[in-house]
Amino acid sequence: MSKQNIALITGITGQDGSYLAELLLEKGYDVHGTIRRSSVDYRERIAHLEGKPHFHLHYADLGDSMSILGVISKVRPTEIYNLAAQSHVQVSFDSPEFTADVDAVGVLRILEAVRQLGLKESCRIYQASTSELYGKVEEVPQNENTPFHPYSPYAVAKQYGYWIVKEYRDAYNMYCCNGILFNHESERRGETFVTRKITLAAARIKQGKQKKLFLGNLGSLRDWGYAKDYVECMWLILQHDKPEDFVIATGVQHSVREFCYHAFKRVGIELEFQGEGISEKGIDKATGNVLIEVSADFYRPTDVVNLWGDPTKAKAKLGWNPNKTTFEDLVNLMVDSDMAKVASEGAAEKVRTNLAEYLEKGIVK
Ligand code: NAP
Ligand code: G4F
Repeated sequence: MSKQNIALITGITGQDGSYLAELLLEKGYDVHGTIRRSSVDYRERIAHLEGKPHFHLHYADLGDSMSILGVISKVRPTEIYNLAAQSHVQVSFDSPEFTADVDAVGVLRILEAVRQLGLKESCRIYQASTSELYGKVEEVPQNENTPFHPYSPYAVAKQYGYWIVKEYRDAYNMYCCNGILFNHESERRGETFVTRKITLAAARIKQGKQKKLFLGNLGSLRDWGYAKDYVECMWLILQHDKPEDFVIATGVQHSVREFCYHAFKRVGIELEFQGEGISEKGIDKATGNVLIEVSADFYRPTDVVNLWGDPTKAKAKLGWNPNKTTFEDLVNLMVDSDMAKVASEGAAEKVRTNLAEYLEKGIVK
């Protein structure tokens, strides 16, 4: 009988963690995830997995070495996917120390726990590195040999994570790898990242529940892929015959402005952009209404504006297809999902309104 694969996913409640858990369960893994205690329910993305026989959750925090050591010692994973992070670049300017502790030292805590527990021969480790490492980019497109120039507290912390993984690989012969992932989005993307902010706003504006969308730098360029395709690549990286680092990207670049154009087009609104910089506006061509404005609140002290990945190595060595989901498909599936979500929010509001009325009339006790 072949040995049971046991995966430990940190950050399982996040966008990528939830998709990866689904993928590994389908592949027959025993899936363990770490969660943090919170005063509100934050397990929406994995609620459908709870109660499944091969799905287990444990409390742990990347800022707390004892909890990390405890969970790894208990689970004895054959693969660890370290996806946990303070992952919002703009927030890293407000909470730089927390970001450094979790996104930099947190990686060390995992590597050192595996080493000290004597699991280095039996456990492979994936680290969620990022295209933000290229930061103030020194070449386009970016590949595994492009120099790094991190340009935010988040990227600086992630750069430590990247190098400590390489160090443990060389110093202790551990199987640990960096996936240098470019932006990847989905219906489950956090609502404050630019793509989701746009698709939600397009849906709300279309349904008359929002008047305007305020954004920062519309000219920023990103290589956006679909999170579901990217978690497949995380798994492939750990199945490779030797530990290596890989750039994961689509090889196609678009601006925030173009993302807006396509998202609004999907809901039947054609946008025209007029003006420049802080004065730029996105106008509904049919009505002349201003739907998008630029606000300095969403500018960053230093912004990364030209990310464009070269996935040649992942294609050649892992057989991964970077273009399974096109940019237009991605925008459309996010918008369609948000159109349904916003419509059902309306229904929920109506139920609440009815309930208030029924309570008042004494119909419901
Ligand atoms: P996400 O949705 O923000 O999820 C982050 C996860 O980390 C959540 O489960 C969160 O838990 C957890 N977490 C945060 N602080 C923690 C702590 N102190 N201890 C334990 N867990 C903690 O991020 P994502 O988009 O899925 O990204 C996954 C990883 O890939 C992150 O490391 C991110 O930096 C990296 N990355 C993402 C992209 C992208 O485009 N999505 C690209 C490159 C790299 P709570 O639910 O409790 O907050
Ligand atoms: O959607 P974003 O916040 O993503 P960002 O900063 O690229 O970071 C994401 O991708 C990284 C991979 O490259 C991950 F490592 C990281 O964890 C995260 O998942 O912003 C994208 C661009 C930026 O240039 C930002 O300045 O969009 C620009 N932008 C313009 N207006 C905005 C807004 N970003 C946000 N979040 N909100 C705005 O209103």
